[in-house]
Amino acid sequence: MYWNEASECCGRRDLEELQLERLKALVERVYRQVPFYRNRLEEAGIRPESIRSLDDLQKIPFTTKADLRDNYPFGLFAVPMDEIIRIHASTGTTGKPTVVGYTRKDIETWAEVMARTLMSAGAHQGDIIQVAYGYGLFTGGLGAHYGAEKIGAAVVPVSTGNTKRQITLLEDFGTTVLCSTPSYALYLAEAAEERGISTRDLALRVGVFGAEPWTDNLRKEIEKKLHVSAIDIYGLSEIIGPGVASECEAKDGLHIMEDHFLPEIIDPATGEPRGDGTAGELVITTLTKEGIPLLRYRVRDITRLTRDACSCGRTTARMERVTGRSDDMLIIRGVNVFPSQIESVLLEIPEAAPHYLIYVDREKSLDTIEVHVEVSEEMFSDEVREMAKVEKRIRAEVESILGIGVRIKLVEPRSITRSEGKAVRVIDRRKK
Ligand code: DLL
Repeated sequence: MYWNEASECCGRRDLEELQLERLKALVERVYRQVPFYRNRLEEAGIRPESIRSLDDLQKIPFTTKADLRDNYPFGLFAVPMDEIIRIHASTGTTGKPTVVGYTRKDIETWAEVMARTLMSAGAHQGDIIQVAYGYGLFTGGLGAHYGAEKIGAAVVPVSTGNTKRQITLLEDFGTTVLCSTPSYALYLAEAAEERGISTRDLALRVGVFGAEPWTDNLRKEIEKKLHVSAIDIYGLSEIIGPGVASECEAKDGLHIMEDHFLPEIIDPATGEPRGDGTAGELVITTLTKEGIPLLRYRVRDITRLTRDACSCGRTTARMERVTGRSDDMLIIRGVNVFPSQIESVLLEIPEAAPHYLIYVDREKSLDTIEVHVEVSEEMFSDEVREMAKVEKRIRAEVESILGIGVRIKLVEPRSITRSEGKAVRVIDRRKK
């Protein structure tokens, strides 16, 4: 089922025409209204009239997170402050948060793209949608909330945390759709089990999960434990929040809301464009945003695009599930390591629980990696010899995927801290 069939299933020619028209208007708007962009475009010798085709996009310089930081808090806003009706922010690992502002139209666009997201996940009017993403400066809670209201579902705005209450609501309200991070969904499943509640008896049907990288193996695990169809949704505060792209029931890539967000893939090192099917860094231009429109924003997430037809009938470009950010990538003794590679190995090993923490250290100028892996309850009560065998097996598997030596430490069930929002998977103790 589509929320907006005309936009989601639009022919490519018509879509590109619309994108070009919107791109021209956008460049004109930021040139006139944002001094930062006027300078950037002038330095690159671009005037609004220079944009005549979608290919001309390549001439426009990139915008980065550093540009947002340098113009903190409102310097990149393209409308007077009295047209801004909402402010969100995301806290990065360094310094000041990244701040974004929404006009009334932006909030409507956001509800529209989130309505599409929820419908493509399989939600509809009549559903009871429990929003366990954080409400607040984080965009997850309110983004899902507005989309759920738009499709006419009943929203339960519980926000994150208070796991006991979450489970009570799942049971008593007969929640049919859960929106949360995948790591929290897994935690909820475990916590329900501990309380002797059979997740099979819940009315839950669909999980709308995102905000952090997760693997297909974790999807299978959550689907098994929570008895839902788990859908991956993607977005980031700078672009709009959740609602940039989402899977459909075919679960074969995330459909990008291309009439609002124009995607490109580039080589992260050189900035050169990469064609469909080749992995690289995602770059997005916000075609319709008013509050803080961004030209060629370097998202830092690694993915690849396809424009092949999808069995669901949507015609928009799809992005492959994001397995990590280019800045999450660990370089261990010269080898690139993504936490998701480790996750996919661990989830193939029955004795390992899907909870892990990666410690990175530097010992005598050599980088080392130690993965703490929780073992399942049954396994833990077994003999030491058995544990040593499992540890060895995990090490061999992880090493064969990464191509470098690692240490594995099996830890007690439930000893790794569970997260209610985005999971912390890596603790890097190297002095930078
Ligand atoms: O996480 C928005 C969001 C909320 C998306 C709820 C989906 C669901 P930020 O806090 O700005 O916004 O973080 C954005 O999170 O650049 C990715 O690195 C990561 N991310 C978001 N969704 C996914 C996903 C929200 N499905 C950053 N898979 C992004 C992998 C994701 N990474």
